[in-house]
Amino acid sequence: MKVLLKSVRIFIYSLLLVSACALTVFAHKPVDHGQYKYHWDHVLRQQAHLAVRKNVTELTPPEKTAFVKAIKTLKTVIPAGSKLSIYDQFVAIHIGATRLIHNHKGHSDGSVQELAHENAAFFPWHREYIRRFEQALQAVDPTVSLPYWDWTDAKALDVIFNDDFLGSNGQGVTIKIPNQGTFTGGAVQSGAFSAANGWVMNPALNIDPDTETSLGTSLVRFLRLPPASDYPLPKKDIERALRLNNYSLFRPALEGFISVDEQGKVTPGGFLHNYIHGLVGGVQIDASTTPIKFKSLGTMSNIPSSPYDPVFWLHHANADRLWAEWQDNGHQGSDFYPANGQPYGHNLKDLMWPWDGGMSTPKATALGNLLSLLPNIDSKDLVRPLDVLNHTKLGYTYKTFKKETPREFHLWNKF
Ligand SMILES: [Cu+2]
Repeated sequence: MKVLLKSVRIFIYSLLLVSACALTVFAHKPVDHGQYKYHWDHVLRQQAHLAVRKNVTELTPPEKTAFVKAIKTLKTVIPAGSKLSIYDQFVAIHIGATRLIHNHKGHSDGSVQELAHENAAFFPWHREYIRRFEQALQAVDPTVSLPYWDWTDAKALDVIFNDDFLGSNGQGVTIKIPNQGTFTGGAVQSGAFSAANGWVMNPALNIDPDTETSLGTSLVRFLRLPPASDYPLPKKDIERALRLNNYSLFRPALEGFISVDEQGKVTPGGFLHNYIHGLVGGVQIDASTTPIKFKSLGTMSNIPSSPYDPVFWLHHANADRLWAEWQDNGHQGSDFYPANGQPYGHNLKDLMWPWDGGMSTPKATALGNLLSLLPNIDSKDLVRPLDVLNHTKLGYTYKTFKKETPREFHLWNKF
């Protein structure tokens, strides 16, 4: 069932790079550009060469090492004035986006809404979010770009969950599932992302969204725990989603809340993007409740804090790649994104928190102070879904994207 960083000099150098990175991500001066004021990085993005995102199975050993090192640098360095490392700031933003109170036109009914998931802005919000993370990595090491995890690639699981890259399955917890066997998971004990090797999560940011209690400080995985145990995902499932002509079906199908068969019949469940979150983190069915509830066991299956598992970035690069492919295949531009009729933050020209000039505020959690932990975002750093519809304008592309011609090539042809 598919429910689902030796010398002081190097140190100083890295600090400089990381401050540059913090600037890149959070503190550019705006420039006027039409109705909205854009960030310098929007301009810089267009001038620089395109970052090329590769299939993770094609990374060379030095590329893997560089990626891990850049992530661990972001996890270590705390910008001046912040209580959090740059990496943890990214996690805090993801949590904030899952529980927003909109102050639209000065009005708020106090209700808490999701910005980044379960609705139209799922793709544009994550496109902007992971691109900013990629730029933060590139400020540490300009050779790094985000690899993507093609969920249909049989080799990818072993390549990713290996101690030479993102670490293996968790250990220490045994789960017996009747008629299916005995499965293990738990805290990741080896590789660069084990607690012993310094991957320690901020307990105030690793929280259960329902109970608002802390889930601790260790990265937890339950790889391929039934029911989310099938891997690789069938290519035909992805192809079927890519053939949907309507964003209002394509988005929930790829995010994985529904499956749409050849006859157009819609079945609710946990598929594709959602399924893979479960395949890494582990979910258990609690059949004692009606409707049946799912309990998330590990970091990836607890959506708000899921960027604490570094595989999150590879997973979302793939979701973004598939959206880009869908767009390129006859669904380009604003005609294929809802102009209106969506909750605030999800319409084409709505501002997306945290790049919204203060339009929305995350609900403070019981653990206190997400608000005091969040990075300062320039009030003129504004992003709408409309601004991210064309991914090459953000300065990156995918290696598999054969139809695209790099900008430099256009120039070469012209002159
Ligand atoms: Cu997300």
